[in-house]
This record gives sequence, C-alpha cells and structure tokens, in this order.
Amino acid sequence: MTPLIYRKATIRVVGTVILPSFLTHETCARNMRHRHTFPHRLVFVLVVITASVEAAESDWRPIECIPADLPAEAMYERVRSADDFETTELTWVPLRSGQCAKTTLHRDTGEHHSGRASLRVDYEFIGKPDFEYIQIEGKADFATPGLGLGFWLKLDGTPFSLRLRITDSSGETHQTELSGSTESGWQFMAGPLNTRSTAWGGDGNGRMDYPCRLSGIVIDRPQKGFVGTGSLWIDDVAIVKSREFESRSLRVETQEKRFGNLYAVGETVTLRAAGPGEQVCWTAEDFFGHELAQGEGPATGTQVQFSLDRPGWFSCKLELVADGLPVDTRMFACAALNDGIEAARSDFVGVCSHFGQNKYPLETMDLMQRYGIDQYRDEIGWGGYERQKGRYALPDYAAAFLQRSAELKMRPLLIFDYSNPHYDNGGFPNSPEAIAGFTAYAVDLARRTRGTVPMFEVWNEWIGGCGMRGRPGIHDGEAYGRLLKPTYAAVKSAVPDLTVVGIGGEYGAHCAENILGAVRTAGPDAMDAWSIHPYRYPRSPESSDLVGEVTRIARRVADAGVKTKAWITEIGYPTHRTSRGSSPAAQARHCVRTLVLLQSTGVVEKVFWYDLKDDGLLRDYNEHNFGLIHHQHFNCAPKPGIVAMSVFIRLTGAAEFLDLSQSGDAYAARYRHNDGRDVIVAWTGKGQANLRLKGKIAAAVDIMGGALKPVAEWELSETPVYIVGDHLAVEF
Ligand SMILES: [Ca+2]
Ligand SMILES: [Ca+2]
Repeated sequence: MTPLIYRKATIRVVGTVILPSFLTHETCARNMRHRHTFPHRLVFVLVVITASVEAAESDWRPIECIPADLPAEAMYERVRSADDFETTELTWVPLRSGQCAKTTLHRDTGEHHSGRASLRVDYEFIGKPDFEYIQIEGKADFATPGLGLGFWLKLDGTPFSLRLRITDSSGETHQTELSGSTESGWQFMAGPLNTRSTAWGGDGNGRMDYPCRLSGIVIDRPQKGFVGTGSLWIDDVAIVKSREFESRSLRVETQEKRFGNLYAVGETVTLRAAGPGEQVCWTAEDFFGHELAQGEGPATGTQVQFSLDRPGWFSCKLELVADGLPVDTRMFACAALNDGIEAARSDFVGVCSHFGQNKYPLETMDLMQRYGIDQYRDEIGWGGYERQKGRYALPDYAAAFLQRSAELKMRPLLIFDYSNPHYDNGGFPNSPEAIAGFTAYAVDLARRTRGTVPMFEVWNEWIGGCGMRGRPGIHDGEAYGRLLKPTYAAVKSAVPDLTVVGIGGEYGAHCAENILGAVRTAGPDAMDAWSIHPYRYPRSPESSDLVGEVTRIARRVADAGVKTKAWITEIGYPTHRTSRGSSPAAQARHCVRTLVLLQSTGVVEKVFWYDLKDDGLLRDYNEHNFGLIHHQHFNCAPKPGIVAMSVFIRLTGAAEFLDLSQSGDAYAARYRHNDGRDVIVAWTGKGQANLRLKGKIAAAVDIMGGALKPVAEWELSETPVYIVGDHLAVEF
C-alpha cells in the first residue's frame, strides 16, 4: 500500500452557473436508459478545491459491486445453427406420453423471428394430477463441453417454467433451467450444459459424459392443475457458447467500508469509481425508483455521493462508458435503518442460515441482529459431530458461530441432520443401531449447547432426500417416525426445556400423507411443533393459495391427533434469472405478504425464511439466489427483502395478530400492540384496489420503512403499506 501521498480534497460550493446544453457532454445522457428526461440545461456547480488532511488516500478501499444482468442474447454467441425452420420439412416432434400436455407442431409462415417461418407449438393443458408438460424434440448435438442451446421464443405471457433435457453418451438424462423471462413477445432463451442439473437414468453418475445430444425443450405448467390452450413460437435454434467479454470493468472504492453496506439514516455514502474508458455515469435511487442524486465524471476517477435521508433500501447504478457505449454496469446496494440498527424482535419470524456448513462469515450474525432478526435455523450435522465412532466434538467453526450467537443473545433452531458413515453405510438411519447412534448424537449436542440453543428440528426434508445425494436407505414417512420417536423422547428427557420440532420440513404434493405416515409410527405426541416447507416460487402467495394449502395440511395433522402447531422452517423466493426466478422487488413484496398470510392462518407459530444470504454467484442457479442479502463477494449488500423483513418485524413483532379482511384481490391484516395501538398491513394480490380506514390514524409507513402521509383513503397495490393508529377498522 502507498502511504499518505495524496490528501482528500474538500469541495466547497461557491456559486452556480447555468450552462446551455451544447456545452455539456451528452455521452452519459444517451446511456441513461430509464431516465425519463435529461435536462436541456445543466446546473454547473463551480467549486473551489482546497487541500485538506481530513482523510488520506489510503482510506479508500475497494468494494465489489453487483454486475448488472445482461440480456441472454448478449451473454451467448452462436456457434452454429440447429434449425431456423426455413425449409419446408419439419423434423421436430412433440413427446407423447401420459405426462405430456396435448401438443401439435406446425411450421408457421405467419410468425417468425428471422427469415420467413418459425415453429408453432399449439398446446392444451387439462390439469393432470401429477405431471403435465410440453416436451418438443429436435436434433442438436454437443460433441464437446463448453456449449449450450439457445433459441428465440415467443410466449403468450403464461409463466411457464422452461427447461432443457440433454442425454449424455451413457443415456443419462440431465435437466437444466433456461435463462430468460416469461414475458410475452419474442425473447432469447439459452442454457449452457455445464450448469447444475438434475439427472436420471443412464450411468447415473450425475456427469454429462460427452458427446451429448438434445433430448428436448421442456415447457412446464406454471402450477399443478393448470388448464389452458394456446400457442408459442420457436425460431433460430442454435448451438451457442458463452461470450467472452473484454475485461473492462469499473473499479469502485469507498471510505469507511462497512460489512453489509448497512447505514444509519442521515449518513452519506461516498464512493469513487474508475475504469478503462472515458466516463463514469451514476444514479442513486430508492426502492421505488425515486432519484436521490446523479452525476458523471471522468473514468480516471469520479466521486459519487448521496445522502440517506430516510430509512429504506437504496441502489446506486454506476456505468463505465468507453467509445460512447456502456461497457460495464454495476450496482452498489445499501440500506439505511433508523440509528443503523433495528431494536425490535419477533417470535414469529426467523431466517435460515448456513453457519453450520461453514459458508457464512461470522459477521453475518451481527448483521442479522442489526436487521432485527434474532431467530435463525442452522445445523450441526451428525457426520461432523461424531467423526470417530462414539466420540463427539463440535467442529471449530460450529463452536465459533455458537459462541457469537450466545454473545448476541440469538435464538437458534438447530437441525439434527443427515447420515454418518459409521452407521448404516452412511445411509438413512433405519437400523436400531443407527437410530440409537443418531439419538445419542442428538442428546449430546442438546446437552453441550444447553442455554445457547433453545430449539432443535429432527432432520431436514427426509422424504425428499435433501443432503443425502442418493445415499441408501428407506426414507418414507413411517421410517422417519421410527427415528423421530426415540430422538424426541431422549432429547426431551435430557433437556426438558428444549423445543423439539418434528417432521423435518415436509413438502410437495403428498405432504399431508407423508406427515400422517410419520405420525403413525412416532405417535402424535413426539413433537413440540411440526414443520413444512410450502415453497411456491415464483407464484405469489395469494394466487397459489398458500393459506388454503397450509390450513388443509394442518387440519389433517390435527385430525391425526397432533395437538401442536406448524412451523414453516423454510419458504422463500430466489432471485435467479430463469423463468422460475423473482425480481428482488417481488421477493420483498412476497416476503411481507407471505409472513402476514401465514400468521393469519392461526395454525402457524413460526416462519424461518429461506434464506438470509446468497449461497453462491451463479445467476441462473436458484440455490445461489435465495438470499435476502447478497453473497459475501458483494460485501453482503442488502436486497430490498431484508429491509422489508426488518420493517415488518419493527411494526408487528411485538403485536398480536387480530384478523385479516379480504375483498377480491385486496387484503388488510390488523395487529394490536399492548398499548392498544393498531397496525394495519394492506396490499393487493394483483392490481389496484381502494381501502378506507375508520379510526384515528397516527402514521403510515411504506414497505421500506419510509414515512407516508397518514390518510384514511388508500389505493392499494401489490406492495404492502402499514397504517398505524387507534381503533382502526377496515372498509373496502
Ligand atoms: Ca426462421
Ligand atoms: Ca453420465
């Protein structure tokens, strides 16, 4: 590092001059897409630069900012064409099986992306119970790794899930997700082969053994029971490969770099951006797209400054311009909380984390707490805890996170999970010896962490086989019950004040039946709560009937004699860039609505959102994009979702849920605080609706915690608002 050579300049405004537009550089203006207008005349700020010793050059530290998602067509280049549908002979065929929707293919000269024709796919979904999808098959070969399939697709706006199926040289089928949105109109869809896949058949090794060939393009229904007819078009199918970009990138630096980019209201963010080019343009805005500040400067180094004058989530778009074109666009995301910390806590809300997989920086625990979250669900696995048979030890990283957790007075829910190579060949613990071994591990871990860990959950997604990577053993509901019963009894007997959660997050079409299977062998009293994972992304909680689904499952579990309540130990909306991903704004909206709706059921005691932080950097892989905050590579910068959750906790955490009113697509939930003050959370599942409130309105707050005008009449949208007052009543 170079020591104190330069000193920071202090900028003092001494006057303003209005310059005509022809004197201003317009490069940035051309590239400021999404700006509605650009001023004809710029206010030019005359400044006097004086030397100062306030801060040294060495105070500037690099901060990795989030690269903008490029459109799919910019990310791939064509290697060769597979079919442009210009010849009259049609070689593509629909798969016909009991799982397929009725599909017919035509060469259509009335619609095309290029040339004179495309492939039209006419479909009819009739609502089959288990599976129903379209699979269209054509010829495309992939001789060597590094290739993918790309094509242009015209959709009708139905939010289908789009996947590729590839067959490798052994006959193993690999299924991957395609990058692209499900908006109507022509768009480029692409998928590399070397991405995460689910695989079946063939040699079963989970690897793409080359040469590979296209097995089909799969267009799956948006939800079970979907009924609909329509058409979509495909054109210009090609073998593609990832485009190599010139390594022209923006270098962004900050002073007083802080973990998580979390600020206090009233603070100013100062950045400096530079890169190989001519200019840097920047715009800072809030969650709602309202501009805070913008500017431009030389690419040798432009200072960026904006004040966080209200609570919320903010982003600063930074663009490097070279040869008149934007060559790199990055986003600095940050959050502002009152006093920089949320003091409220909630018994209802927690998050899932992966300290137990040694994948979270320890500081993430402090960050979680600053957002007002003190309950988190993590794990200390059996395999790592009992490395030598019969000898128990906490791995170092597990001891470290539990210690920090205790210092911060956090309330963890730990999962007793997965197999151990010393028992049942590393498979599901089925034998009496393995079940006794699992029980002994659970008891030892519960004793060792007494006073630090108040809650445990027995296994995670037993029937789905999560974490087991195809290891052997019986994993139906009954086998789970045989593990749960002795584990529950032994742990409760060793540490009676613990809460032990059964079922392990069951999910899917046969969720209730699977839980009943476990209750048959464990009995109805072997759980202080029972857990499910009712994921529904990208569908909204309202359109996918979250309340109905959870209520129906709870009724069947209660009918089987279980007296305890449900915990939702996972639910979430990943922000990956495929047809199954949600925008960060949608994640934030759905987070609040999901929490309120689950609370309204009366049968759900706690919700652990999945999950706190992005687990990796692949933008088209759901598992890397579930986070409410970004990956540590991006300094754990916030997504809007973490701020939305924090605001929800502040406004409802200490309140009692009263009731939920619904009128069409409009919803309003009432909470009451101990001092008699009411909080209304109101939104629509779709579109706009009017709401009128009776009572004494004291305050109103937006989803990001910003103040709104406290009025009685509201036009609701899909983004929830909070209204605070006394004796509030709802009228739609
Ligand atoms: Ca064509
Ligand atoms: Ca293989």
